Amino acid sequence: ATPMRFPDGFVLGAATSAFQVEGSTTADGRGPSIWDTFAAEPGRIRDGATGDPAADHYRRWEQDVDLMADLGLAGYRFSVAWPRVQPTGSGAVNRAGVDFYRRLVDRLLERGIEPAVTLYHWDLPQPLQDRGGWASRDTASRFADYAAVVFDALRDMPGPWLTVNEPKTTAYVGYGSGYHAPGVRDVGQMVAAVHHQLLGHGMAVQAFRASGASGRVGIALNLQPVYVGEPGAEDAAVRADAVENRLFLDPVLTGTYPDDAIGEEAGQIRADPSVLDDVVLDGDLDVVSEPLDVLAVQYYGVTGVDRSGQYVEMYPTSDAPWQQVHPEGMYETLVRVRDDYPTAPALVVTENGIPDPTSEGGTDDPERLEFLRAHLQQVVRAAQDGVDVQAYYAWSLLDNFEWAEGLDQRWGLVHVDFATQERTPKASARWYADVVAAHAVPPV
Ligand code: GCO
Repeated sequence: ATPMRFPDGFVLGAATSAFQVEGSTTADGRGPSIWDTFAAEPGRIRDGATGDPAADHYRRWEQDVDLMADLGLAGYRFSVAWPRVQPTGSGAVNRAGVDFYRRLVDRLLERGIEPAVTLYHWDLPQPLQDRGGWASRDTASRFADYAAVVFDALRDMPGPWLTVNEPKTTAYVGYGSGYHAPGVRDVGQMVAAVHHQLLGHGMAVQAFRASGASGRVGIALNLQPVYVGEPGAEDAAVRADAVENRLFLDPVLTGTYPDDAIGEEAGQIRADPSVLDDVVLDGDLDVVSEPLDVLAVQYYGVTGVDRSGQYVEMYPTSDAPWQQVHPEGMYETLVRVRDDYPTAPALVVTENGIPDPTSEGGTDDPERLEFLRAHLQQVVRAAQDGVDVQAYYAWSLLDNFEWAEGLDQRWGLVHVDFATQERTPKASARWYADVVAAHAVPPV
């Protein structure tokens, strides 16, 4: 069998996010975020880990760019920490925070690594949470103001720009189950957080157009195919698909919310549909559906549902119990967005990855290598079938702070010894470097 080639110009890179790698949470005027607050509460994070020092990237960023250059990466997706740029979430700009990202972008460009910038990867300034966070409409406006500051500071960045990272996770896990910051458990706030994040996204896209910044803009959505897990679960699976995928894709790409995501039936978000109607004001959906240049898809796996709408396991899980590994789901997801949404822009895959098995702390990671190989093949297959997919960023460049799992789950291509902060590329990183160099993925 011959290697599968990526399209010309396709960018192969790796991703991180600010809170997960930076550390230095009080340095140079950074304000507190909801994740600092949450991590300080006993019992929230495995082994009591916090955002300090994480992977100490705020101090080791130059070394990390060298590492990316050594691996030959063509792209690096990172996020800007809002509380470094605006320590209280609004008003005065903290120059030192902006300058950190300016230097990072400049160095990446010098090394021929294309930056992809995420504006919001979950580190909401705590003062905004004190006023309701994403359950409050005002946060959308604050986000657009902050976005405008970053567009201006990094205006020549060739893109892609991603506004909000995984609004689904923030809403469902941050405001629904309470397993992530801010630790709220309230379905009304959860649904409001869906809409206000999408509204903030749309307002940020408007700010982007107004700013004259270069590059392309979009949003990063985590999508997952939902399969019929037992006979008779067909309707529940359609409704669960609304909850997992269409509640985000439809408003962003078509300016409408699906009418089957919220209700009392199997597979739905259990609430009165009026909780959404109450927060969507006239004109909002025009803002939410501002035309995009790019749609970022984050893909980790699939799920099945039973007749009662409960999630069931249909494929083997990784060390992350929510992750059912099924590489064909990557292909299905990319093709589905193309087929179901004629208005969809070009696609980029901004996250895809797997944690090392818990018992392993080393650099031999055959499971990740196989995972990447299988998923990259599905990306190439989608491209060969005519899907306009232009980039892929492995999650993650470095072992890092995996939210409520603390430092326990290791998602990095590069091993980090958290005691010494020593970086060592894993076998998968060396393999991935060959893929980037060949611009092709070898067959199994
Ligand atoms: C995201 C993800 C990442 C996680 C990764 C592994 O939203 O971008 O949650 O931050 O680290 O998905 O769980």
